[in-house]
Amino acid sequence: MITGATSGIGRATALRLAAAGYEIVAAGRREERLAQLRHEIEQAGGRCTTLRFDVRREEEVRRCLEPLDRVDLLVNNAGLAAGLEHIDRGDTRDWDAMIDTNVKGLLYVTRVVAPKMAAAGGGHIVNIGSIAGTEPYENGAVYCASKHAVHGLTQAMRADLLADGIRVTEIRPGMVDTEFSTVRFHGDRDRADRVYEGIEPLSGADIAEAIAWVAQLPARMNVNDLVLMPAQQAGSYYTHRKL
Ligand code: NDP
Ligand code: 8X3
Repeated sequence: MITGATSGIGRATALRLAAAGYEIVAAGRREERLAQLRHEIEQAGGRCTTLRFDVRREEEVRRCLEPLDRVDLLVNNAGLAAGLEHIDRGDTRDWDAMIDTNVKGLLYVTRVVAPKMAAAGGGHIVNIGSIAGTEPYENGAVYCASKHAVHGLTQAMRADLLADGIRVTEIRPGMVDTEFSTVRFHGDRDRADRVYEGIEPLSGADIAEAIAWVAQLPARMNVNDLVLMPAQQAGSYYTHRKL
């Protein structure tokens, strides 16, 4: 089960895991995109069901996820950055969207799925964090805070779910070329493109490859924390642009 499967990392992960033989449950809000993804997976001989819900709405999350019989792997990927602004000028609606999606949404989904895994004797939860989860940067306070929360939650979840046989992994990418920056800049694609100027960013498929790797390791083995960056990036503040 993958949240945020309509775009970017989540969509690439759904395709990659379907190709590896997983039966996919793909979630997101955009119905047409979900239908297209399902079609692509089925055309390639895979299996996919889709669930349309907003992770910020606990009732919706419960209604959609409670009926699932079994979830072996949950990829908590749905998330966003909204705005890039100093803390004294930020839009509080952007802050709410980030905290409600990146933190509370991940919690709502996990709260329904983790007991199913425990009842089945185990499972694997992969949280998509960010380098922003350990490296705060100017103008990104609330996004960074939300990903710091994901980083902290992941570590505590790992301890909480240890005795249930549930592995918990955090994947923490740097720059990945998805719709992320277009969403951050509220649809301004030119501004979004400038984020990656002179850099070959990672792709959603690159991150999907890492998720497929951690998910298919022997059951005795867990990757706790995996940080992935483009070769031209060394951290939030360090990029080598070839302009
Ligand atoms: P995209 O914008 O391409 O994809 C985001 C996905 O999240 C979409 O499928 C979107 O689906 C879903 N989503 C957003 N809000 C909600 C919501 N309220 N309810 C349900 N689904 C939602 O960005 P990415 O693929 O890059 O982002 C995926 C994750 O990766 C995020 O958690 C992001 O923070 C993280 N990340 C991204 C990096 C990057 O540079 N791109 C780097 C580090 C981490 P829909 O709109 O259909 O609901
Ligand atoms: C996305 C990467 O550096 O824009 O999490 O915060 S960054």
